[in-house]
Amino acid sequence: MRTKLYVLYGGKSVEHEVSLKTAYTVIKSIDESKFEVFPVYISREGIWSVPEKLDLSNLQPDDLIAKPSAAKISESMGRILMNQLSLPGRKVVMPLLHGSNGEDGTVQGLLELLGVPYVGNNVLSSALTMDKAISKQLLAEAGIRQTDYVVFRYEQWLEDREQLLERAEESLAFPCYVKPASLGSSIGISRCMDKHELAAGIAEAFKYDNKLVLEKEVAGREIQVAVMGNEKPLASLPGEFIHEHVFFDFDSKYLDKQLVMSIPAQISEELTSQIRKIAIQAYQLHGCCGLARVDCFLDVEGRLYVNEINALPGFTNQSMYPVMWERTDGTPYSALIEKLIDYAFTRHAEKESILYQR
Ligand code: G1L
Repeated sequence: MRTKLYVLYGGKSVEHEVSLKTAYTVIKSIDESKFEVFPVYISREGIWSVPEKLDLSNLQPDDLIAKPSAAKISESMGRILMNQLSLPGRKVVMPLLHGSNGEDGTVQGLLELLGVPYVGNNVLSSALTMDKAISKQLLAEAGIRQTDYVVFRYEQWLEDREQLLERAEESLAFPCYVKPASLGSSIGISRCMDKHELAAGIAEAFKYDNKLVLEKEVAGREIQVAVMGNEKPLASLPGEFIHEHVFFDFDSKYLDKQLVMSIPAQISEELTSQIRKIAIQAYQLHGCCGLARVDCFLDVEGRLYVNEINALPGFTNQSMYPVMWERTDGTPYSALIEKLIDYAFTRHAEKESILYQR
């Protein structure tokens, strides 16, 4: 019997559209002789539903938007768990969900309770990587270089604005970044050039979280590494987005700046092996499993910093993560998905064997 692959997508986050597009490219590339695909759509309201019978060879992105199966979240979820996820046979879930309901470990917790294997990070690693403040504390404790930062909560801000602004100015200088601590997406983030902008950025960021992280800007390059695996993770060749000038057309004099992926990033062999090592270290530090993209900075003096661990990297067939693997060892997108599914089964089997030994 083919393995049943449940793809969860949509969700309550601002990345709803990205999730839909990702689900579409994943589903399109699945080998139907190995997998029977079941798309499960989560609406912006959090209602779960299954699209009507799909012709996968002729699938259009909009076909993935399903009509709500019930008015209540609990009812819609319960129905799908009963009618779909309890079908007999080998099954695995791929949660392609960003934001507060899927990246923070809540969906993973549900899947743990159900005892169903799922692709990607578990409850703990999802939650740890979601919280920038916690993640920075972990990195600091492990002695991994990162940019200077300041963390504070809304209550502290209300009590002593002036003191916090001064502390930030002293320890970070400008430009600096203000970010909501929970890394759901890029929303609520500002780059600030002075104290005035900083105060405005802080007010904006507090709309999205009651804990903030301020970061000093690292002047240099941003380099990323794709990491995959469970106990013995593998690191890809590093990649980098570079600004490239491209002509609109031959007649026009205008130039446009376009972001282009450069893989492998043009850095020395020594830096390449350093960054791959740091990426694996950061991955293991957060207890990651399945996959993560580790984003680093390389400053003008050649020092590497870890910026963030992204447990849910962009994952269309043209995203950095899959393309880094393709350029590293030739793994095509569809084979990458199969590898990640294998890691899900291995992790699940290991977990079961631990429980049964008691
Ligand atoms: F299932 C994987 F492989 F673990 C996985 C899950 C989610 C890979 C990548 C993602 N990424 C996303 O869900 C997204 C944030 C790009 C879409 Cl919303």
